Amino acid sequence: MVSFRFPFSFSQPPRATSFSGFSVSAVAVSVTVGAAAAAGAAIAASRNPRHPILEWAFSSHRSSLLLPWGSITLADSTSESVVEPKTGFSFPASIGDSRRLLGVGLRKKSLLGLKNIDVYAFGVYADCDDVKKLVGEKYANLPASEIRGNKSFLDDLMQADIKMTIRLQIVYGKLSIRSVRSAFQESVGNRLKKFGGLDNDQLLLSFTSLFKDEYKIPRNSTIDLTKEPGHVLSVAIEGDHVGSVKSQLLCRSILDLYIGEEPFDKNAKEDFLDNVASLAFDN
Ligand code: DAO
Ligand code: DAO
Repeated sequence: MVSFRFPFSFSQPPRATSFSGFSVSAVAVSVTVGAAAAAGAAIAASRNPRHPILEWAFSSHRSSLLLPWGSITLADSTSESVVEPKTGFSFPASIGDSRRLLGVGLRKKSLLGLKNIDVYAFGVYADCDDVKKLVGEKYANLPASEIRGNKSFLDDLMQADIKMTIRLQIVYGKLSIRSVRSAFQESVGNRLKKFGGLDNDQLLLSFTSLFKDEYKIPRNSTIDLTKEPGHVLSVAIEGDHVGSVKSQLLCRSILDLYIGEEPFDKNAKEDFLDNVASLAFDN
């Protein structure tokens, strides 16, 4: 396991005391007279984990800082969780030994075009050792600034054999397994078509048949969609394994919902890109 001491940033609105994210907007909004230069430095620092301010901050593994323009809390390995701001659901900063939280967001769904419901909050985790390995093998010559928006890097993250987890926390209290199945057929079905062509009904069915009618997923339930080594997608509800399907196409299609071209939550994807780029260059 590698050491893990740089900050991750999460775009969250300023909150009193309870959030653990580092936000450019939070810093910018709370600037007071005379602190503009320092705020500029902080904004630069948030994009550059090697900045002296943050070097100082992390030399002692602090998870919270008192800076001239206010207090911010940073999500490093010592802080425990990051809050998804619209729902207040919180996600642990890491799962297992090396899977780190890189983005949080919200999945909404429009009902009959009439109203939008908040379906679940989600956290995107990736294995830091696997990400570094990919960078070492293919992107070692690219500077950090170029890896951030590099399309082939993002494609590789979704297609290479990298352990990742999407953790869902159910917000909408009236989800039936039937509606999960049909939403899934639509969202994931579209991606399977996009990446794999037309004939994917069997694959879709092999996954949706894991969702048994008797399962209950009330508000606050946690579902983990984990990509295990060898492109095996495994599902756990409240930590209980309910099944796995081995398919690179299915894994890619699921990840595409969260970090692909048309993600459920754009902020979550932006945070993911910032954080995975920092992760790539942390030693
Ligand atoms: O018809 O009651 C309803 C609303 C259903 C909305 C379903 C959205 C399901 C999204 C997938 C959830 C995966 C856990
Ligand atoms: O939000 O459209 C979507 C797709 C989300 C993937 C949901 C997978 C849910 C698997 C677990 C269901 C267990 C009953």
